[in-house]
Amino acid sequence: MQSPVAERGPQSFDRVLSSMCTEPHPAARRAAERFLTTNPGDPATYTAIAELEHDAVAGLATVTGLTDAVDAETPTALAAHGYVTSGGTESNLQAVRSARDRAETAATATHDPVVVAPESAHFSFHKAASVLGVELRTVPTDDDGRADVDAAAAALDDDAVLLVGVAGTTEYGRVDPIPALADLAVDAGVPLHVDAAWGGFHLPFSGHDWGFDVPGVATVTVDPHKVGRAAVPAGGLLAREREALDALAIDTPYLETASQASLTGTRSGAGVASAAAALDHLWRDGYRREYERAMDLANWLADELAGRGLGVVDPELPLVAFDLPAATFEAVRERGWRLSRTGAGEARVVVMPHVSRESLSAFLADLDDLL
Ligand code: 0PR
Repeated sequence: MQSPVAERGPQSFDRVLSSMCTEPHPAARRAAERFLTTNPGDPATYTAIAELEHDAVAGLATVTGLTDAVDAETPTALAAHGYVTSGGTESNLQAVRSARDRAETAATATHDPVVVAPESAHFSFHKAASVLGVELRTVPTDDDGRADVDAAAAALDDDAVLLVGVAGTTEYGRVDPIPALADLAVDAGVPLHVDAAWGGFHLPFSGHDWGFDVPGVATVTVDPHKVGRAAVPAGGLLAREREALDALAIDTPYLETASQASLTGTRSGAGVASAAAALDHLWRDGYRREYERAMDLANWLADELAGRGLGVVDPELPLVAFDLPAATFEAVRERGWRLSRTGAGEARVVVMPHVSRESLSAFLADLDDLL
């Protein structure tokens, strides 16, 4: 072995500008450590973490508007409407799987299930399509990077089992017109899945219509381990109808609980506990303050970049994509900045909780030096 683990530390977040991971909230970090050895996949044995998962799901239900959509339910009952996944990829895959399997039992069942999604959808939908044997039919986005509603309408045929909308795209932070997509989905008789893996903790404060408040939204992905400031891996999947979760349940004959809806068997209790702790500490004012801080910073950065003559995509959520000559991009990375590019080649800065005015000023100073 090259160097002992004890001599290595995780890398600092100082120069990380394109990641959707961040420094967990201190309470989330403590909770993760306390529950490291627990397995929420076996709730009858690990009862304390099972209870914390109920709290986390109830918290995520509030974030996504499900609490208002599902009448008079206690937090425990809400637990049947979701679970803490191991990230957005699992949530998206499970949403596709649930829709596929529920369509299979319908009178109008198709042998060639199709999922319709904007081309801006995260690559996890391509993984889901490959694993689940469904066709992913991607439709163009408009000039602003949002799902083209007419194109989505044209793509929905009798084989469609699910329509996907993205609320906070990975590349540009764009929010699709969720109410219009939901209308389409209702007309076509398919559920709408909203991928708010990254955007979900900003959207309650941004004025968008995106969650369960929108009729027709059937399932939502929202990840505590991104903007939610929980530890990795803590994703979230929520469903308006319990039946969407039931469709995922597999019998578990030798466990004390009868069935399991999660994709993985053993799961991270650290992720679950940290999600519950982060939600407990930050919902709602903490997340609102972070949205306002990050959005101000994104707008400031966009102005600074435009002031330097660079083409900037106007930020809708705290994510700034901007033109940067390829040679400068490489030189910036050589100075230690962890920056990535969109498919079209723009550099992207994701204003996560660890990204500060100081770090962005240092980044701009390096840019000035290089340009
Ligand atoms: N949906 C959306 C909208 C996403 O942005 C992502 C991940 C996912 C789903 C999948 O989530 P998981 O990665 O939790 O399964 N978006 C980031 C990306 O692909 C993930 C990421 C995070 C990448 C941290 C780099 C990084 O350092 O860019």
